[in-house]
Amino acid sequence: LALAPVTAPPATVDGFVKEFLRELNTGQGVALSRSTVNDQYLALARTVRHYLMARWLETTRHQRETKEKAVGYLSAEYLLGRQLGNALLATDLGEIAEKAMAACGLDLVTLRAQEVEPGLGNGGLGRLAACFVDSLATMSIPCIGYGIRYEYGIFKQTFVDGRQVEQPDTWLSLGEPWGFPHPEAAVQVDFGGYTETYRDGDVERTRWVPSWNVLGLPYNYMVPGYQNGRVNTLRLWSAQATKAFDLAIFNAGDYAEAVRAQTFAENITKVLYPEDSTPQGKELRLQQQYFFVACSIRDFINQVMEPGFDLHDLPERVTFQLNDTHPVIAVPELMRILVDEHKWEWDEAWDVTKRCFAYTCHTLLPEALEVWPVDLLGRLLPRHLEIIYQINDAFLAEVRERFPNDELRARSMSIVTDYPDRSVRMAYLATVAGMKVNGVAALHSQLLADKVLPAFSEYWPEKFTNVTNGVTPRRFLRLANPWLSQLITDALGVGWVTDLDRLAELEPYAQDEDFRKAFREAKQTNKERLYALLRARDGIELSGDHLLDVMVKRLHEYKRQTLKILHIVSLYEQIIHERVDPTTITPRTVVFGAKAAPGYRLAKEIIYLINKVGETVNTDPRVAGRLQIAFPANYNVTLAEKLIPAADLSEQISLAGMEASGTGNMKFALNGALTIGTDDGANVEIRQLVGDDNFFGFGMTEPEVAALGASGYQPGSYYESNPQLKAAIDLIASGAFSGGDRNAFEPVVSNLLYHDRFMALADFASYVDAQAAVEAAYADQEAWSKMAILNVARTGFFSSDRSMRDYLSRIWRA
Ligand code: 26W
Repeated sequence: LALAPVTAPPATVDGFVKEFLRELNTGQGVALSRSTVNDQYLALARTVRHYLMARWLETTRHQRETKEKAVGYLSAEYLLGRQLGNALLATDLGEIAEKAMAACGLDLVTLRAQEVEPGLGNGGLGRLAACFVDSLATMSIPCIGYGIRYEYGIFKQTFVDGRQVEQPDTWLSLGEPWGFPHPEAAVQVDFGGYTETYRDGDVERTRWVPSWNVLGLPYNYMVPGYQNGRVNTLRLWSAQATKAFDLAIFNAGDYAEAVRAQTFAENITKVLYPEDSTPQGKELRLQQQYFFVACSIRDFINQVMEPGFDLHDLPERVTFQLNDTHPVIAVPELMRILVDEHKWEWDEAWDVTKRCFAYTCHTLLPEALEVWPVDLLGRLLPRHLEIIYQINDAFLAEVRERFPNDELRARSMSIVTDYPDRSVRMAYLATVAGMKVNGVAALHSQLLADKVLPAFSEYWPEKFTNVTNGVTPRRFLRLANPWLSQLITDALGVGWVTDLDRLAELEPYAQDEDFRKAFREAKQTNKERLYALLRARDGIELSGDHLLDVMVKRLHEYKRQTLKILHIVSLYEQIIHERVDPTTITPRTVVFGAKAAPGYRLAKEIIYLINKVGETVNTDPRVAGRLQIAFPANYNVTLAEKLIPAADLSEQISLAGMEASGTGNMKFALNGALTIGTDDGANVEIRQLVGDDNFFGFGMTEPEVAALGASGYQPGSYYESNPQLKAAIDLIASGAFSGGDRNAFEPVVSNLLYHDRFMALADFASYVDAQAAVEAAYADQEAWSKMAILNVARTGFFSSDRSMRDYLSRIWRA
């Protein structure tokens, strides 16, 4: 009996109720009549967990037995979103749970709303990691996601007088039912100290003598596949002090000092760095990176290291996918394990290491490429620095051999650079070590090879590849948009949820009047759901029948929220100065959602501007019923799930060549919003797939941007020569949105006029034209619905299931 496998409780309303009450009574220790919503949520989450447990244990057992090659996804961020709804979908228990809760006098929707989402990521990169592990589980592909269990995730954004104020994200404070701590699998991680050489028989070897260490405590999270009996694992590491009390200090009477050491260790996983593009070069961040990577590599090796396993076969058991450069310190770490601990020859170790890693780059912004000062690395990880030097020396020797007398080339490819300070270029290290390097959209991969790593793509053309990003249709269509999902299922059956190419079969429905009507009704239902949420969540009142125009993403100059605000101000300016008749413009509601990195001054000023424009516009009777602006605070995955299905228009307006891919763009298109967008990132592919007629493209192309930059861009000339643009900027500068204060927006205005690094002014005229085309198109609701349905039908390509197939064929099985 003790060996009997865990079985899931009966999937019936009665079975569910019984399980739930047991969790409430014996797990939470409360009676239903005395329980709080939080008690009920926790008990419900644990109940759903029970239904997944047998699948999880079976997946793990199967993996140990078959020893199938796995993906080790290394990511410092996972922006998971709420877990409960996804777990209910994966187990197909949604209806049963709803009825079971009702039988207990409870409302499932209320309990679901109690969950605090784990915000363990900043934006696109972290959400992508979450979509990828979902797809791998759904496709029954072995994967362990490795990452960090931050005690505080991405900060909670609030607005005080229109300005962003950050609050800590206390996601653990009410209890977190999804993580399983595994203290027995804790891993020690060393830091600091020095290296020394010693004689080992007749060879001289190096060893690292570290000066301090911490313990990595793993928490396992279930990653359920969609109704397929599979549950993969996400393993997130939490830092703990190695010894709770240093007894020597404790006995000497310095209790406070003994506890301090513990606090110091636990700082490592205390908080997610909220920078989304400019690395701060902080020591604690490097500690985080090495901490989670050292735990993960050690953990994976421990798992495969059974009697008879030869470490030389590691590349047959795993590919570690490096999610940007954040985990790249894993490369010298594996080398250190093989050379120092297992006493392998350097070349032997390098051969295995090279075949274990692949690197994904997620940016093109030069300032976003991570670089670690050599002195910092040497202080924290002296042995790793030596190994990086040795990798670099060997690599440069190879380059010099292939290109003799080309010292300039060798220097341009050096992993270690002397300018501006002696430091290690992590993207170069990843490129040298990885068997493959990929960008995240076709255009991005091209620019990555041609502009960021040209010498490397010339040296190893076959190493460079593209995998266009994708999003999980489970969370972002099936769960987030039940009404559209039902429509699609009525037309096609449920198969589309795991085979998104089948959306193509919707194409003929664009011509079907009844379908279009039902499609519009679904959109309207989504809008009403959103407006009810915003009313309750933010006290925002929106009227229902407007074109809903949405721009949600991190606040960054390159994404050009300022271009959007200039368009709004321009509309407003034309109405109040009676240049246009307000009754001729399409009523429009603009929604923004964006967090700014706390240290990113200009981004915060842009938030202030948006809020102040909103205040003025929303209270001006001259535009009432025509134009309104909403900026709900704290945009996150949970809000995205409500906002995206409601949108009519998706704003994807970055300067061409700057947005690596974007993934919000895909979510909007799949939910039947039309895109107004530049030729940037995955917009290019969206436009190709949906067709020019179903996409509002505008702005310069990347080569045009490069040419304009090279010719010396002067934003002032656009201001001077375009009266509409001038009027909009002048209105902002006049104090019209700041109670007459002409200085309120000086940082934003002068940046636009004198710098405008991302050329918002150059694209303004074209943007305004595209917005006029949007208005014209929206006026014909039948035609608009056709276009929107075609967007859904033609964007099945953007399922992250397809991305996973591409990673498999181009990288993991290559
Ligand atoms: C601390 C420095 C730092 C932090 C995060 C530099 C760079 C990053 C990320 C790479 C930024 C990021 O999230 N990039 C986004 O990745 C998405 C997934 O591939 C893309 O869709 C977005 O275009 C890209 O901006």
